[in-house]
Amino acid sequence: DIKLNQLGFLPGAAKVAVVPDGGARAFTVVKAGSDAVVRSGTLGAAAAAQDSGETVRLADFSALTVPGRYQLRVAGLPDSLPFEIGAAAYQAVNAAAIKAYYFNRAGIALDARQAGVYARAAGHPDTQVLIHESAASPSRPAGAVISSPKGWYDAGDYNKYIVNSGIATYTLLAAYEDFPAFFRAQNLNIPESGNGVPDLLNEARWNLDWMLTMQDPADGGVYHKLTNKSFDGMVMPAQATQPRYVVQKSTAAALDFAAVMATASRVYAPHDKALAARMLTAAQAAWRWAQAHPRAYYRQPQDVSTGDYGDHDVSDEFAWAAAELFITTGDAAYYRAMNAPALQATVPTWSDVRTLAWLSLARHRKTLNAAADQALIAARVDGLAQRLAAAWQQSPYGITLQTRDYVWGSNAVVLNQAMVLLHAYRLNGRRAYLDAAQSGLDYVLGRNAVDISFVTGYGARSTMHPHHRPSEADGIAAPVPGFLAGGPQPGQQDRQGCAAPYPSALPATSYLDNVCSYASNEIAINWNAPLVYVSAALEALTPA
Ligand code: 9MR
Repeated sequence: DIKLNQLGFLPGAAKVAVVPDGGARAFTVVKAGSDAVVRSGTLGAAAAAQDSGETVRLADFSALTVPGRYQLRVAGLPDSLPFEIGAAAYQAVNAAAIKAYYFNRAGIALDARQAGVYARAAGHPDTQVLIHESAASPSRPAGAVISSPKGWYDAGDYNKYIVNSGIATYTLLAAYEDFPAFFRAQNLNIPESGNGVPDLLNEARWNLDWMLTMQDPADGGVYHKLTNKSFDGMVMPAQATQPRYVVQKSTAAALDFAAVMATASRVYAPHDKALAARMLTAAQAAWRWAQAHPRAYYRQPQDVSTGDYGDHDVSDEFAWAAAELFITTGDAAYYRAMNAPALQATVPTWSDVRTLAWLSLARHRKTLNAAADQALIAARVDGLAQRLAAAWQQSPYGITLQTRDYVWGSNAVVLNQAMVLLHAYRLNGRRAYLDAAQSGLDYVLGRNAVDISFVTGYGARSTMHPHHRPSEADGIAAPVPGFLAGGPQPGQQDRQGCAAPYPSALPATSYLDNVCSYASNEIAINWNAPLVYVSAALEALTPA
């Protein structure tokens, strides 16, 4: 099949489809469901896509800018799925990607007025959470009870993890810092809508409120996670009633917490001064705890088997927290703590957050004080973007993903790559960066080797059976909308427990749209966040 972004394109965007190589050398674009040709063009050179074992050609129809509904046509192949060209191409998917966080809220009933058919009872109040022995302290011994309500479920499971909340919540706040006008105009129909605060910030607040409760007021340390001892069955939240624990304070948790609270402090300041002050104090206390405990790596206790988010290199977390504290306070000591000259740029993931420092510094470059090395900041962001753009130019699919990028959550890798490219585009306006970023959104919305939109509810052929407990247990055929599936990766760690076989072992086609597949088809808050960023950024930045 011809593979393309099933939602479509903004009028001024790069528009590219992937065509399996056959006899044809030309393509046309027709008005959907008709033979009315609006554009014709020549296919690019045939190239071997090793990650999927295909030979493909690219069809570039960027020159078509007239809004409408179209299909791509190549002799000998079925017409492509229909797609739109229009100025609001990504408005709805962006709103849905944020609303997915609302659907994953802990501790609140989802009312039909906001949740429609996905209304459900509250689960996991988390007002009676036990201190696990790994987290015991003089003022909070093992078995003591704390209250730690709200927050988002991490993923398809019902636990709440500080490390992953770090990058996820930050990325949403970063999207707001970069594109405030876009988000101020948005109404998500969540319980807080209409309160005068942009809904993206209303939604992020639900998780920030929880994160604040994860700090021990006695010492500033932050618990790594709030969890059951073992994963729940595939039941609705209200049916999952195992005891809940906070587990071990970790350096990574303290630093991710510090970075997010420092960021949130400046983002919420115009709306709530007292909250902003509280967040900054919390960030600084967590920073001090991390200084005093620089190697408190997370070690999963024997009686706990839920997500790990373990990380034995926290140099990147130190740098990121330092950068956010520098931006918020202007204190040059934090910039020095970043050790900027030694800090490289890499594509962000939950375990490698160094580049979030560079992206935030680049965003705030006009107001940073003289301590910051402006040339270095620009060089790091642009240097990474150049490498990504080079991979994009070489790629048979015209994407930034390379073989090594097909890891657990590969769909978020491609979107985080796009996010980096968009930051570089904001710095220097190189059009190639915008076009390469577009290919990342195209990829998750259908221009991929399995020919599927990985966003639930969006696209004519999209993920139907994510590893997401509410989607499985709610008795509704369609999954909860707006969630990004993890995506293809050859690890297939779930193969044992899946009765259904994976269709392929190749990196780009190792994807199973089955609820059993937690390794390729789970959803997660850190994966949705760059979808929010990139879809908003393309709307905001693409020239008309
Ligand atoms: O995203 C995480 C991935 O990088 C790891 O390889 C994987 C295995 O440890 O875990 C992923 O995170 C999961 C977390 O541990 C628990 N909640 C669901 C997350 C997404 O699958």
